[in-house]
Amino acid sequence: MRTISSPEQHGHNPPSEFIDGQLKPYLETPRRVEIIEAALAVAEMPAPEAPRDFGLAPILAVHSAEYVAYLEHAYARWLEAGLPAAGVMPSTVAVRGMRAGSSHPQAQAGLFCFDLSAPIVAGTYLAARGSANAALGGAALLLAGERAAYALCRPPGHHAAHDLAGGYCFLNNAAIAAHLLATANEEASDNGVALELGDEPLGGGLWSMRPPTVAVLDIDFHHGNGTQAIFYDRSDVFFVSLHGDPDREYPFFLGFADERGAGAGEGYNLNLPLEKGVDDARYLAVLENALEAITAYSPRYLVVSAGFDTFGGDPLGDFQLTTGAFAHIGARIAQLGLPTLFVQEGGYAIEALGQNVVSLLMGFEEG
Ligand code: SP5
Ligand code: ZN
Repeated sequence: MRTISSPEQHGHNPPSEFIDGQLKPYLETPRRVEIIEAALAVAEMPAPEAPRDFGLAPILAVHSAEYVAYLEHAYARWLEAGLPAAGVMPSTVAVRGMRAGSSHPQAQAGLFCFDLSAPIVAGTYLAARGSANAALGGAALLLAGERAAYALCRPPGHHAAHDLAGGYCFLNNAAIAAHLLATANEEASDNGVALELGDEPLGGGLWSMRPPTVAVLDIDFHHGNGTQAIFYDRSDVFFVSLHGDPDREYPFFLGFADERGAGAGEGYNLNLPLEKGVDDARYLAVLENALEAITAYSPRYLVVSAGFDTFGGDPLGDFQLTTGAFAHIGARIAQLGLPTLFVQEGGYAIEALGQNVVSLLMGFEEG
């Protein structure tokens, strides 16, 4: 399996975040990438390739132009206003009836951010662009006929919504890749280029008239609120997530079982919130329900938001998965028989993170 990662991603390295009301050293560190790369090397998997720059268009298909411009300029404006170099973080947030009129850097932070775990520093914007490019590079490999790819994305993406950062996420890498895959035909005909789509069971020219569909399977411990929100009213992307019940866990305000999609997207969102202490057997049993729903949807592509904070030793999760469970998860995902893009999300048990990633990817390859 080819792997992709952008060297720009290292430039995002904020000193701290608020966790449970306390200022703590930032958990989502550049070291995570080093650990994963080292484990890939030990497992004799291909070293990550740098992606090409896909430009802003695939990002603006998912995020607002105002938000992306904010991410680009926020840190410089923050410094110009004499605010601390540690990073852009809101102190006052725009909730419910409040107005969005002020362009002050503090007001902008409170408008485009939903928590205190996504500080913007000097390298954040380029790192987020590099991370999105890695996911897009992986999607491009699937479009070129690869069976699977792993995008080692950092910062992660699944909490980032149309115009909101949070939970270490700025650009929603999985959503950007999923949208590209779901609109690949359109893009191809826009460019007047015939895209090789590989075997098509329906045969004939039928396929080229039907846009492909994509399932996003989110296995991070936390609900992928951003991905869900981005695709909530769409039927061409089916979002399925297993996660700690938001009744007790971050992100608290989305991820409940009764969120099933809206409008044209009704029925195309599936949340499987889980209790504390979930072990391998319990997780794998619920995963079967997710995979069954994906099989019934019969997508053309699969994007996996691959978080590893379900691991027993993770400081942010309360599940008890072992390293071995990730191999079973990978193998079961492989049995769907779909072109599959793995997109790195969370995972903070740093000493086990590399092994857990390898376990998932090797499980897939051997499945
Ligand atoms: C991508 C990703 O995994 N982001 C997660 C951000 C979570 N931030 C909130 C952390 C709340 C910590 N509470 C600890 C409770 C332990 N059960
Ligand atoms: Zn997570």
